[in-house]
Amino acid sequence: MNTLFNAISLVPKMAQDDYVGFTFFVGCMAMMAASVFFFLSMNSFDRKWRTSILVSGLITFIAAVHYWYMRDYWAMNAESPTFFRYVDWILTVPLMCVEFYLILKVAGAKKALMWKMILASVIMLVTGYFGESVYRDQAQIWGLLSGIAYFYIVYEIWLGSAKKLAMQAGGSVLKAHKTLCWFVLVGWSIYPLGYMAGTPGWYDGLNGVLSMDVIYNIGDAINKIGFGLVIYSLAVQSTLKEAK
Ligand SMILES: *C/C=C(C)/C=C/C=C(C)/C=C/C1=C(C)CCCC1(C)C
Repeated sequence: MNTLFNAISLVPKMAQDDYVGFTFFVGCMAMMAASVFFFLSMNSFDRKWRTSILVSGLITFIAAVHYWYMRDYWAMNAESPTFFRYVDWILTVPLMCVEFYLILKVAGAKKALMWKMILASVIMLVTGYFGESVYRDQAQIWGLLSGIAYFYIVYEIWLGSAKKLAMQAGGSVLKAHKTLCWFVLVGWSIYPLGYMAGTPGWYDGLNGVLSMDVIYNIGDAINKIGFGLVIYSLAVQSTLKEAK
C-alpha cells in the first residue's frame, strides 16, 4: 500500500538537511503572503500611492509564481533553477526601478530616468546570466560587466539625478528614497556573493562553503518584501499626513 502511494504521489521526497529546498519552500510562502498583503492594502491608500503598492504586490507575486516552479525544479533535479531564477529577475528588477520613478514623480521625475535604470538592470542581469549559465568558464568577466551595470544603478540613485529629485521632494519621499538606496547598496550586494559561490573564478574558496541558491533565496526575501514594505510605509505616512 505504502509503495503504491509513493508511486502515485506527486510530492517529491525532501531530505531533512536540504536547506536549499527549505529556503525555496519558505521563500515561496513568504512571497505569496506578501502579495496578498500588498494587494489587499492597496485600496486603503490615497490614489497617488495605489500604483506603487500595486507594483510592490506584482513584484512579490511574480516571484511567488517563479518560486513555485523553482521549488519543484530543485526537488526533482537537485540542480539550480538558473533559467527560472533569471526570468524572475528580468521581470522583477526592472519593476523595482519603476518604483524609484513612481515615488520620485512628485518631484517631477522624467520617464527617461526610469528607462535608463531599466536598461542598466537588464544589462546587469543578461551579463550575469551569460556568466552563470552560458559561458561559465568566463564567469569572472561577465560578473565584472554585470557589476559595472550594478554600480551605475547605485551611482544614479545615490549621487545622480534620482538623488537630486529625492532632495527636491524632501520629507517622507526623501526618507523612503534613502532607505531604498540602502537596499540597493547592501541588499543587492548579496547577489554577487551568491554568484561567486556558484561560479568558477579567483573566488573559488567560496565554492562549497556557501550555497548559491540559499544566498539568492535570502536575498530575494529581503529585497522583494523589504523593498515593498518601505513603499508601503511611505504610503501610510503620506496618507496620514494628508488626513490631518
Ligand atoms: C528580486 C531580485 C533582485 C533584487 C535581484 C537582484 C540581482 C542582482 C543585483 C544581481 C547582480 C549580479 C551582479 C552585480 C554580478 C554577478 C551577477 C549578478 C547578476 C548576480
